[in-house]
Amino acid sequence: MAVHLSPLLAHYLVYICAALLALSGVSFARASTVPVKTVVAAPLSAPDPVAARTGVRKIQPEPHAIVLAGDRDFAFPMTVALHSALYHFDPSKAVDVYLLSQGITPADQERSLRAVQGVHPRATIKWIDVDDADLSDLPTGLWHSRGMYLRLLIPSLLTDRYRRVLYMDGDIVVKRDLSALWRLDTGNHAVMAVPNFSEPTLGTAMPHLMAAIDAPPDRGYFNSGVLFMDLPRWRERRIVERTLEFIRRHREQLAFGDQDSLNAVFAGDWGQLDPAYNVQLLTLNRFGAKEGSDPHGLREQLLREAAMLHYTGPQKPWNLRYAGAASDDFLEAAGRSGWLRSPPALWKAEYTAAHFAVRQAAMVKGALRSRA
Ligand SMILES: [Mn+2]
Repeated sequence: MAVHLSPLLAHYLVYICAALLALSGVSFARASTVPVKTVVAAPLSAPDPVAARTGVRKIQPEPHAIVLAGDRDFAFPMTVALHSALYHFDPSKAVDVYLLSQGITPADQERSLRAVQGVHPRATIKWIDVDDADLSDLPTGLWHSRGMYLRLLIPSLLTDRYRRVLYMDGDIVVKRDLSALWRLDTGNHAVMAVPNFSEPTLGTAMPHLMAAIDAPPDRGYFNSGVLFMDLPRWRERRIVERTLEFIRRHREQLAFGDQDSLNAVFAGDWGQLDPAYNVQLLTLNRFGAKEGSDPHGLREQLLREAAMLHYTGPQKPWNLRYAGAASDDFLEAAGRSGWLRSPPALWKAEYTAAHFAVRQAAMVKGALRSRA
C-alpha cells in the first residue's frame, strides 16, 4: 500500500522544518564578502510565556521577507515604498526587510532607517551593501541604471530560512496589506508576477528575440517590478545564472535588461498575480482593453483596489515635472514617512536639483559606455 501523507500533516511538516531551521541559528545573510549592517527597527515581540514555561517552542509560520534595492539617489523613493508597505502590513505578522544598496551613503541609510522606525511593531530592517562587481559589465539604458539588476542577487544573498520573498521596486507606493501574498498557493511556480500592461506577451514585447526563446510568442510577459519569488525553486532552476547568461549573449537587443532576460528564461512559465499587485501607471490605458466593453470602468476599479501603485516610466512622482497618475498617493505616502524635512513643493525642487541631473548624467554615461 502506498504511503499517503495527509495534506494537513504535510502542512505541519513544513512548519516543523521552518522551526528547526530557525532554531539551528541559521543567520539571515549567507556567508559572503558582503558587509551586512543589522539594525532592528523595533523590538520583536516578547517570548511566548507558555512556551517558556513548558519548554515547547512555538512552531513558526513561513517567515515573511521583503526586499527592495536601489543605487545612489534611490534612498528616498525606496524609503517611501518601504514605509508604505510596513504601514499597511498586518501588525501581528513578523516581517524581515532587506534593503540592497549599490552606493547609497551610510548617512542616507541611517536616515532611511529613522524614517521607517516604529511603523511596524514586528519588522526588522537591514541594509546590505552589495558588491556589484559581478554586475559591472551588464548593459544599462538611458532610463535604466545598473540598479535594475540588483534583484538578481536575492537568491544568493538570502538564506534558506526564507522560501517566498517579495521583491518590489523602489518606485512603488503600497496601499494594502501585503501579508496576504504569503497565504497564496503558488504551486510549482518559481515566480508570481503581473503581466506587463503594454506588452503582455513574449511575442509583442520582444519579437526580435523569439528565435532565442524556447516558447511560443503568445506566452505571457511579466513586469519585473514586483516579483513574488520562491527562492528554493530559483536556485534549483538556476534562474539567476541563466538570466545573466542571456543578458550577456543578447545585450544589444535588450530594451529592459533584467525584465526581458527574466522573461526569456521563464519563457511563460510563471504564475499570475492579481493585477492590483502591480498597477503600472504609465501604461494603465492599456489595461482591460480586451477584457470588457468598459475598459475605463475596469481601470477606475483597478486604481481603487490597487495594492501596489507602480510609477513606471522615466518620469517619477518625486520629480518636479511629473504629470502622471496617482501623484497624490505618492505625496501622501512621502509625507507620512519620516524622511521629509520640508513641505512637498520645496523638497521636490530640492530633490530634483540635487539628484535628477546627476542621475541622468550618470545614466547617459553608462549607456554610452555599454554601447561602446
Ligand atoms: Mn519600477
